[in-house]
Amino acid sequence: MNGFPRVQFASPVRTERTASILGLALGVTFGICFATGLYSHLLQNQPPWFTAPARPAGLYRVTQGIHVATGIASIPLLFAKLWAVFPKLFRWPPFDGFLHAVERIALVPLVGGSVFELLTGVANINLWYPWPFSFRTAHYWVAWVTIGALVVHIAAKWSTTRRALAAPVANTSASEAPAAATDRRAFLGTVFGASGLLVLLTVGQTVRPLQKLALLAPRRPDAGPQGFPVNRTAAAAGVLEAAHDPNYRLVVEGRVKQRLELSLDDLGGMHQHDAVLPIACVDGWSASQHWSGVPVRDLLRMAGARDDATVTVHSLQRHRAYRTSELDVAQAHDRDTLLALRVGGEPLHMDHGYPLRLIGPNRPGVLQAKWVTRLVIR
Ligand SMILES: Nc1nc2c(c(=O)[nH]1)N[C@H]1C(S)=C(S)[C@@H](COP(=O)(O)O)O[C@H]1N2
Ligand SMILES: [Mo]
Repeated sequence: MNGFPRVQFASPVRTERTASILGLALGVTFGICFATGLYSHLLQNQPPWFTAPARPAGLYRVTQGIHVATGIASIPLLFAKLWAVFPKLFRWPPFDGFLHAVERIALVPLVGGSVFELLTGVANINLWYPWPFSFRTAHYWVAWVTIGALVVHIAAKWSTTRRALAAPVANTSASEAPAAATDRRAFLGTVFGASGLLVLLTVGQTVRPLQKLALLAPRRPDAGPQGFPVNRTAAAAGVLEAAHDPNYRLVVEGRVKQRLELSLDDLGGMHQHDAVLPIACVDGWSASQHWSGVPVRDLLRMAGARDDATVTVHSLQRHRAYRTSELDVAQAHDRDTLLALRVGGEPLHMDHGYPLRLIGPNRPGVLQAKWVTRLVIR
């Protein structure tokens, strides 16, 4: 016997079937998480070939809720999967042949990427950024690396997995105690149970009927001024003074026949349109609110903008991210894309964007600019 503690690795739970079932589950959660993440990224960095649909208005709240939920569900699955295959990482010789070497090398980005994505994701929804890089950029690019490695892994494990899933008996040798199969089932039951429980205790941040259960969610969708959360306060954005300036004006300029400069009274005197729309934060919480204000398209018409005009919305905020937000043609002209003056029947709270905020259908929360002061038309 050499010094390697072999016996510690022995567990009836560590079978190909266990690993395959967990792998399959992770393939599903990662696949969904990747697709919804990609959609979110496209909305936030619209390439010319992609137009965000303005309807259904609550689509992003659903896709991003699913993104965060599948990410959270993956945490116990990933731990369990790593535990189940752990002894295999120390096999000797490390690989037999070229293809096997490729498969083994792909484990580095696969495991590293998976752990990175889940860790940064959880940190982000807790508004905790203990790293020097941009969360969004890193989370996005590492997702591609991870999914690439996952495709290699799935291709390599396809037949093993099918075999392991199709013939459970083949994995149960005659000498195996019946208790082993029970152990295995109990193990998987615990892992899937933990996954389900984590989702159940967080998803209430966006699914209203489960709100009371959202004990582990960093945000309660009903906690905050006027009954919903704030990500960046007016003080943190450094706009307290500018927002209270009696000379506040909304400026509409750029490619227009007539430049507009409107005071709060001017805006309040215009036709007010009502819409029920959610704030759907990328962090996975959402809160539906009753907004009221001036449709952007009314301002476009007033200023004599073109029918295919797009808009850049500018905030009073001077520093840091989310100061500006783009409206594509569909969203700029949607009847429910508003510069809201009121929410829930009251003037906006400072932290929700007083005096004026952008709110539109099917937009990530980060694009719903607060403290709006200027529209630049193109
Ligand atoms: N100017 C500005 N607008 C902003 C932000 C910001 O930091 N600055 N944060 C955005 C984010 S991330 C979200 S989720 C929503 C939150 O809106 P609320 O604070 O009214 O809930 O505002 C968005 N609008
Ligand atoms: Mo957000």
